[in-house]
Amino acid sequence: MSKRFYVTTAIDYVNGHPHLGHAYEKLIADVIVRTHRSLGQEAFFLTGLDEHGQKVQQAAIAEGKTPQAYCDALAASWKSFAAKLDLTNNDFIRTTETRHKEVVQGILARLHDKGQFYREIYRGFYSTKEETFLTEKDRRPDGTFDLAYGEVIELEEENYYFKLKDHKQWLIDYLERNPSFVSPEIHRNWVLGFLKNNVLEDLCSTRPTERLNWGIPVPFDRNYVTYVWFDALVNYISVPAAHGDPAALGAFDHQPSTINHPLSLWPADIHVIGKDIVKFHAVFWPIMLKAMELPLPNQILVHGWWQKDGEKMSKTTGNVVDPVAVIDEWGVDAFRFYVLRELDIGPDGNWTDAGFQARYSAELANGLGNLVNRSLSMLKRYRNGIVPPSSNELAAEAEKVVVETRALLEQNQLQRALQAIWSLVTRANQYVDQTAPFKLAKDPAKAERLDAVLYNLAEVCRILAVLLWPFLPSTATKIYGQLGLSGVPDKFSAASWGVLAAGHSIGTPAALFPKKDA
Ligand code: ME8
Repeated sequence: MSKRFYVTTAIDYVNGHPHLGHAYEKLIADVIVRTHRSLGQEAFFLTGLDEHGQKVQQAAIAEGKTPQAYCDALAASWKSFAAKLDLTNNDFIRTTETRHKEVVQGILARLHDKGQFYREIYRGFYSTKEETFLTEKDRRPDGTFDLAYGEVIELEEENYYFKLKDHKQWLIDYLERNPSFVSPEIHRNWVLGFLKNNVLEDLCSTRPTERLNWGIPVPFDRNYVTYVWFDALVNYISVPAAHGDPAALGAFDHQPSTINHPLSLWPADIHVIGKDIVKFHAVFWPIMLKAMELPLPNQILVHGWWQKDGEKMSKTTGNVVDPVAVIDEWGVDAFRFYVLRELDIGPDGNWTDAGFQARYSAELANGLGNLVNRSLSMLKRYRNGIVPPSSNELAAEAEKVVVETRALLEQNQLQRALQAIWSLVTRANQYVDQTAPFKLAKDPAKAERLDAVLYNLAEVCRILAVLLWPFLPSTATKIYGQLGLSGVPDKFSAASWGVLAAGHSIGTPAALFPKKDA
C-alpha cells in the first residue's frame, strides 16, 4: 500500500453560504491535487464542513431549527457548491458524522489516559463569537475588546486544559529546522514571532454542556463537550482512519469495521488554509499531533484574504462576491482562472468586477480562446481539418514553457505557472500574426509553409490543453475535443512536442470564451 499525496482544505463553518474566500481556498487545493495526478501520482483531496460549536448552534436557533436539521439542509448546498467549482475531492467530511465523532472521542480518551489534560477553574472574559477566552492583554487601551470578538462576557468556569506550554521551544526548533513547514515565508515569520513573543497558554479544550451542548461529548466526563477546534482539526486524521489508514488508526484505540481497500494517507502533504487560522494549524495542531505520537503534516500552505472593491467582504453591508452567480454568468473555468491568476498564494487580494471582466476579455476570450479558435478554424478551412506533416518550429519554445510550468507547479506557484502558460498563448498568437496563414493560403507555392504553420499552431493548442487541465479542466477537455482527440488531457507526460499525427482529423472549432457585451 503506497502512501497517497494527501491534500486538505480548512473545513468551513456551516453557519452561512459559501463565499469567494471559501471558493478560492478549495480551488488552490484542487489545482495542486490535479497537478499531482497529472504527474502520475495517486492523490487524495479532502474538504468538508465544520458543524459543531456555538456559531452553528446560534445560527440554527435563529432559524428555529435543531442544529442537526440546520446543518443537514446547508450541507447539501455546500456539497453542490464543491461540484459547481469542479472540485475533484475524494471525500467530504461533516464533523457531525459518526466516523469523525468516534475518532475525536478515541483521541481524547487516549490523551486523557496519557495525562495530557488537567482540570482548572477559569475566571475572566469570553468571546462567544470567537468561542475563545480573552485576557487582560486582549483589551484595547480604552479597556474595550476588538469588535471582531463580538459580545464579550465575564465568566467563571471549570474546564479541561490541554498542555501546550511545555512544547513551545520544541515547536520553535521544528519551525526553524523545517523552513517550508509553514509557507509562504511571511506566514512562517508570523508563527515564529507569535511563539517567541507570547506566553503559550494551555488550550481550554472543553465547554460545559450547560452552556453549549452542540459538540462532541467528552468521553471521560459527560458534563462537557469538545471545544470546536479540538474537534475540527481532527478531521484531517478521522477521514484517513475511516479509510483504514494505519498511521491514523494508531492514534486511538477504536478500530472501525472492516475496510476492503485501506488507503495510506497520513501524514498530510499539504493543509491549505487561510491566514486567520494559522495559529490553530501551525501551533495547536502540531502539538496535538506530537501528543498523539503522530508525524506532522509536511506543509501548511497559507493563503491571504480577498476583499471586494478594497473593503472587507461582509454580508451585512452586502459587499460580497457570490461565486455561484459569477459561475452561472461566466462559466466555472473563467472563475477558476481569475482567482488563481489574480492572487498569488500568501498576500491579500481584491476582487473588482471590472478586473474580472478585463482578464476574461484579454486573457481568456482574446488570448486563449482566439488562439484556439483561429488555429483550428484555419486548419479546417485550408486543410479540411486534416493535420499536415509535423514541423518543429515552435517546439523548443513550447518545451521551455512545459519545463518551466512543471517546475512552478511542483512548487505550488500557481499564479506564476499561469503566467508561464500564457507566455505560450501570447507567443502563438504572435506567430499567427507574423506568419499570416491567411495570406499563405492565397499562394499555392506557399502550401508547405502553410502546412508547417498550421501544424505548429495545432500542436501548441494540444500542449496548452495538457498544461491547462489542472486549472481549467473543462476548457482543456473542450480543446482536446475540438482537436478530435478523445478523453481528457489529464496526463502531463502528453505535453511533449509532436504527438499530433499527420493525417489525423480534427473536430469542430467553437468559441471557448464567448465575448460578452460590455
Ligand atoms: O475558519 N478570503 O471556517 P471559516 C480568503 N471552520 N479566505 C477566506 C476568507 C476571505 N475573505 N474568509 C474566509 C473556519 N476564508 C474553521 C476552519 S479547519 C480545521 C476549521 C477562509 O468558514 C478562512 O481563512 O470561517 C479558512 O481557511 C476558510 O475560509 C474557512 O473559514
